[in-house]
Amino acid sequence: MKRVKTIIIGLLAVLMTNSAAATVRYVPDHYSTIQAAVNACEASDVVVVEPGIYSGPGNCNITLNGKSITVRSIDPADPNVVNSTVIDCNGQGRGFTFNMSENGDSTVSGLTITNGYAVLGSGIYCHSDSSPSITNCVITANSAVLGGAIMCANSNTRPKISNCKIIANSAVFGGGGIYCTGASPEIRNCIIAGNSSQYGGAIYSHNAGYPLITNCTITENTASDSAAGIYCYKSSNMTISNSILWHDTAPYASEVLVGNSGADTSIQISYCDIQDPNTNVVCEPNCTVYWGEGNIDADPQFAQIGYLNSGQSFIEGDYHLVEESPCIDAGDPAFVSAPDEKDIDGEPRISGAKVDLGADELVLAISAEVWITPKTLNLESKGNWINCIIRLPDGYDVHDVDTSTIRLNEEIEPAWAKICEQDKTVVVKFDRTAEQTQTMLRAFAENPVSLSIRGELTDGTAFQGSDTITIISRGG
Ligand SMILES: [Ca+2]
Ligand SMILES: [Ca+2]
Repeated sequence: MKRVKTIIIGLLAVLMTNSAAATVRYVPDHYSTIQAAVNACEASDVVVVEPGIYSGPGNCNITLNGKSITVRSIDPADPNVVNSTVIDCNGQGRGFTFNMSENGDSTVSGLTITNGYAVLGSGIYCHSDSSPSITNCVITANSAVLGGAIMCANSNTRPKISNCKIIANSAVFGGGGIYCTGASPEIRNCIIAGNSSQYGGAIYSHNAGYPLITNCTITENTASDSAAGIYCYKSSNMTISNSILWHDTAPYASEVLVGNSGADTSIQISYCDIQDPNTNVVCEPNCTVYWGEGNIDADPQFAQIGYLNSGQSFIEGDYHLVEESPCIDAGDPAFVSAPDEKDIDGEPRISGAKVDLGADELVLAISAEVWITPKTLNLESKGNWINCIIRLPDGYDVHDVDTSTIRLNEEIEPAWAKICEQDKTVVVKFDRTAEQTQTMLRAFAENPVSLSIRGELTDGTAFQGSDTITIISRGG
């Protein structure tokens, strides 16, 4: 009898779990504003904001009201989607306010927040013990008095800010990017670039608090007085590792200032690339910089640096590391990535020998052998397929290939793919008759043409290879 009872309780639990399944609520399809969708949510629901520009009441000054829900774009991992799903505050208020003790289950993901204007935290303001997860967002061109992009206040406020781009925000007084007062945010895999303020162009922290900064690229921020990178002040205790502080400019302490007048003000710095620390890192009396292991001072070699255009607007650079960068594999050997943690591109956080410094992990593709047929492809013939055979180099298992990721010339998805056990190859067919394939083939002007194949293994490691064929038109 006891066993039957247990089974019945078990079945009931399953039924109840199913009846409480998350509801996905689309904006604007189901709800006219983001706030209206949030208001309708129950715990674990998801608000999906479709691409578009969202402004006005209900689409800014949004609050999740303490709910454990996710507000996200249709694909937070796709930068094009994030860039085209925009909360535009039009200079009136901020994007989100968290003030209802939200925890990490309250998530904002894959949105752009811009043109916010408030006294405090014009992109996002977290206070009163609120610790949401902010991931894959672009927070740009917001301005405030304190915390141009984000402000975090109060001792139990510990938001997790990860894989975000915090670009070209400004604050009149402190924290052009992020301002913390007594708060302890965790900031990981973020690019914080081109922000400006009087003090703490990228990040300002004071009144205690333990901000943790890991794998961030902090560059090209400015401060009109001091600490264009990080201002750690008055009892704040910060820890920064695996990060890059480069090309931040201020009249005093361009990268880091640990400032006085409070007890036990300190910063711990390890495995960071900091430009000219003897000049740019300043530690005032009664403060401490704990220099850990692994710090370097070498040009990180970004793919492209940012600049101010003729109208004095900041144009962001391309902060990917080139292959020669000293930041590659220069991170903490003891660093353990979080489950499913990605770099700023959505690539594996650790690749190669060790984790890289900054938001980007350079993930080199392994080189695969590729054979593509037909060798001569007649555009006017009735052939249906481009056939491809892929073989990984020794040491890799063909069963690890995620066939859904394979693309021809970066864009064409396979119509059919199969792992061939006998030959240890992947056999793939691409539909020649599809409009996208035809457009790609007809765009080639000269023969022979090189066709590339790229894909990923299940752990995210990319592989690539290419083969050459000749493309003709009938009689050509
Ligand atoms: Ca690496
Ligand atoms: Ca990367």
